[in-house]
Amino acid sequence: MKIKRINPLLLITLFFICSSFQKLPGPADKKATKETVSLFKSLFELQDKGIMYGHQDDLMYGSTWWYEKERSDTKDFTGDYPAVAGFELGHLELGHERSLDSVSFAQIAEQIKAHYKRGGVITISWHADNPLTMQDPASKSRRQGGTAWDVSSKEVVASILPGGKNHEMFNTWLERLATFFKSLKDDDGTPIPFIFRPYHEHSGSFFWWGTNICTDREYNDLWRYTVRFLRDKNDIHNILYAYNTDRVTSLEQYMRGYPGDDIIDMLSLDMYDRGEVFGKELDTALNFITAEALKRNKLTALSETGGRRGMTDWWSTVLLPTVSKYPVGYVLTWRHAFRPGFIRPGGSSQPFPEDFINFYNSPGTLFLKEIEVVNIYKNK
Ligand code: BMA
Repeated sequence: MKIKRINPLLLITLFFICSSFQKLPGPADKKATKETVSLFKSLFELQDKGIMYGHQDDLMYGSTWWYEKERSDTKDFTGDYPAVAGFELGHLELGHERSLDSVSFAQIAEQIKAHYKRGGVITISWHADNPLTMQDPASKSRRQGGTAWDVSSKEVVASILPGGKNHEMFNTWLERLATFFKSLKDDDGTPIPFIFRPYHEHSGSFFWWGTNICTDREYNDLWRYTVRFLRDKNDIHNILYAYNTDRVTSLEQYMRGYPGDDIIDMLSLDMYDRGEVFGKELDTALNFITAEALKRNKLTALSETGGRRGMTDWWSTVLLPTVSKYPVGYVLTWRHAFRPGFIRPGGSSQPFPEDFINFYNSPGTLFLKEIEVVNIYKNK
């Protein structure tokens, strides 16, 4: 039998690709599944290749349509899905069937699976209700009373930590999260890896876990308790955990609630454009956050952002030039809330401004087709 000769150059190249991949850092969870390790390494590598585009609830609805399988505003507009699909779990903790945005959790699970099969990245946020004030009937009369945005009490985090009066209730909430996470499986039973970004925008004080609403110690304990509950107690090993703040002006401010390298996989930032100074502020923040992330072998993302009101070329003249300067894994823009009958300013029915095409066409950005070929969940 004649044995096919393999080109030695090819072997050498393959060897270097494999060995360089092995040298890449991995997840904080030492028991992470192999697909999760692969996802981490792929994301780490992709940070140098380009910036992935992500969109919240892209697969669930747009402003004029509601849950049509395969549909996506990003695909409608560009012909391709976003590389990163964002999902939201607020109200899962209450045992509801639908989220605070009326999205069915069963359908979220379906779309997570669909995006995983396509080779896309999944990220999950959690606007959990306020476990303390939601029990107070008077909270119902207040705007945002009992919700994630209810910052009327500074005792909330302490009340759910061990020893707190809502600790058992909070365990039930985490148990519901764990059950949902365990249900996220491929057809062959492989747990689907995803990025989880709870207790987000910590540097702001507009959620019950915000910087002036709890102490740094409590915030840190809340994070560590949550990860230990999911990872160690429930043996869930398909999660990459994202630490996240709202706008910050210094690294010290950014790291104030940081739970630790043994818990966190990604250093992410949320920052919306509210005016002229945005470009410069974003530049400064990404500069120190990405440098710190690389130093700690962590992933990076601009996990929520959005354009300036009235600006038509924000994507190509503000966002892209700034994020392109740094190894930012992805940028994600927030949901297009379902508002049938709503006409956008200017009367356009398009889901994105024209300029989004320039962002899409840029060699610096990555949408699904570009990351599909890398096979981010395999062989790493
Ligand atoms: C917020 C808004 C809310 C929504 C929440 C969770 O920023 O879009 O309307 O309920 O995110 O998706």
